[in-house]
Amino acid sequence: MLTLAVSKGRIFDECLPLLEALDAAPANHPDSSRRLVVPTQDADLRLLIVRAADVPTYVQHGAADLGVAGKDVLLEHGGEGLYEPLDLRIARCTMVLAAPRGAALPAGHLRVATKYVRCTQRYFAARGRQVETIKLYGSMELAPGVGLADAIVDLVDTGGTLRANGLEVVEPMYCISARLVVNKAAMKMQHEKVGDMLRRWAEAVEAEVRA
Ligand code: PRT
Ligand code: MG
Repeated sequence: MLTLAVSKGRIFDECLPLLEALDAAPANHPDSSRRLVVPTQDADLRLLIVRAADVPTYVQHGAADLGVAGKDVLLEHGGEGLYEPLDLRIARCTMVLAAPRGAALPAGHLRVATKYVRCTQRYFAARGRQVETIKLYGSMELAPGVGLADAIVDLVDTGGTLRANGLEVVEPMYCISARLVVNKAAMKMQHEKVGDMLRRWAEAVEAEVRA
C-alpha cells in the first residue's frame, strides 16, 4: 500500500482528473466528507488529506510515501528528504514581488510582507539586494496600503486580487506548478511499487497535456 499526501481545494480539484486517469479515483471528495484518510479505486493507494504547507513534512518523514505540493510550498520547505520527479502542470501561477500601483520602491532597504519568507530572502540575497521580510499567514495584499510593508511577495494567477487591492507586479520571481514528491527512503526501499506509480503519474500528465 502506498500513501499519497494531498491538500484540499485547488490542488485536490486539479489532481482529480489525474487520479481518475491512473485508475485511482478517490472514494469520496474531501469537501463532502470529514475523512482525512481516503481510500481510492486502487486498493494499493490511499490519500491523506493535509494542509497544503504540511505536504512536504508528511513525505519527508515517511508518514506518506508520496505527495502533491505546490512549488511555492517546496521552495519554502527546502525539499530536504524529498525527490521531486514530476511536474504535474496543474495549479499553475507565478510568485511575484508586487507593490502599490505607480509607487517608487526604495532603492535601499525594502520591507516585504509575505508568507514566503525563505523564498524571498533567498531570491533577493542571490541578487545582492537587502530586504526585511515580515511574516504573514494570509491577506498579504493588505500590508502595503496600511504601512506594514513597501511590497509583498505572493502568488498571482489572473492578477485580479492584486488589481482589486491597488497593487501591480513589480517583478516575477518563480513560475509555480504542483509537483509530485517522493520520500527518499521509499524510493529506495519500495523501488518497484514507487517506480510503477511514478510511471502511471507521468502517463496521466502526458495524456492530460495532449487532451
Ligand atoms: O488553505 P490552506 O491554508 O491549507 O493552504 P493554501 O491557501 O496554500 O491552499 P490553496 O488551496 O489556496 O493553494 C494551494 C496551492 O495552489 C498553492 O500552494 C499554489 O501552489 C497553488 N496556486 C495556484 C495558488 C494560486 N494558483 C493562487 N492564485 N495558490 C494561491 N493563489 C491565491 C494567491 O495567493 C492570491 O491570494 O489566489 C490569489 C491570486 O489569484 P488571482 O487569480 O486573483 O491572481
Ligand atoms: Mg487557502
